[in-house]
Amino acid sequence: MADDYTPPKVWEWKQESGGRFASINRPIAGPTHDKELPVGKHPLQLYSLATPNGVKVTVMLEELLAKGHAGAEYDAWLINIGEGDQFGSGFVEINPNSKIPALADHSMDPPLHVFESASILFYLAEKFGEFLPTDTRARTEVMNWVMWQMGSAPYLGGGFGHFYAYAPEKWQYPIDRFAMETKRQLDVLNRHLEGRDFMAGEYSIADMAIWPWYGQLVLGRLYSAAEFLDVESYEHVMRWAKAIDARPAVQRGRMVNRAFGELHTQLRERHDASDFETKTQDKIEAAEKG
Ligand SMILES: N[C@@H](CCC(=O)N[C@@H](CS)C(=O)NCC(=O)O)C(=O)O
Repeated sequence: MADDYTPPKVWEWKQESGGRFASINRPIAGPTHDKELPVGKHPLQLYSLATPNGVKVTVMLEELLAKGHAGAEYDAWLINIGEGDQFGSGFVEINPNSKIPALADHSMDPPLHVFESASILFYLAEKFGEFLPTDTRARTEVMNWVMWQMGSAPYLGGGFGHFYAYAPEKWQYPIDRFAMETKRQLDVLNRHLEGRDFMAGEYSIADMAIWPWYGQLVLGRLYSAAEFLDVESYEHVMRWAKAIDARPAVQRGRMVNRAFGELHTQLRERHDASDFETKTQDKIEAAEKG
């Protein structure tokens, strides 16, 4: 790689750079097309996709509902990032950064816009008084780990995942660099989780932020990289990941806004708790076929 590329004086965008996300990545912000977002019947309107960042929020909403907070009922609309939905004008109005997840709370006038997955988790935790302690020490410990996740996961997703799974060729330098960092992060978690059930005291938004990335990584669901990263060696992360994976709200949260994987696990839009029984993609397609 180093032999055949010399950076030019001024960088220019080359759309043919290749790789799985070449068609959606671009160096400018702002909308590419006019498109209003749909609004459903609940105050909380979520615009998302079941990537790890999206799953954080749907797990939180399902956990709140499981605790009996009827006010956490929500409409979840699919934003297909592979088709550029994140660059529609309505979405950009909520999140000028054009990334899922984005939330609008219509219980306020005008509706409150919330973007960045951790900001959404924090907002919902405060709104419903759940999964974030009020005591200063306990709350700070939770927020330390939420912030750790937000700072660390781009090395896992944008770094390791991109170069190991999505780049058009396998280049050793970036794969070595980001595999090393990812394993260091797994070791941070493993040492911390030894003797602990959850990241910070009780189950909290710290677990909800970290599990969709590092939990699903050790469970073999990200980048087909479980063997490469020797995830079995992080025994405390594995135990924690399995315990969270078994929670019914987590299982439901993983299905919402999912437009990939087996059809019975996909609930592309969610507007009602009964949708898990009646609106999964296998059922929708069976009904369409008659
Ligand atoms: N820091 C953001 C990251 C969000 C993010 O990277 N979302 C990705 C999917 S996981 C996305 O929308 N990508 C679309 C794009 O890059 O155009 C958060 O935590 O909400």
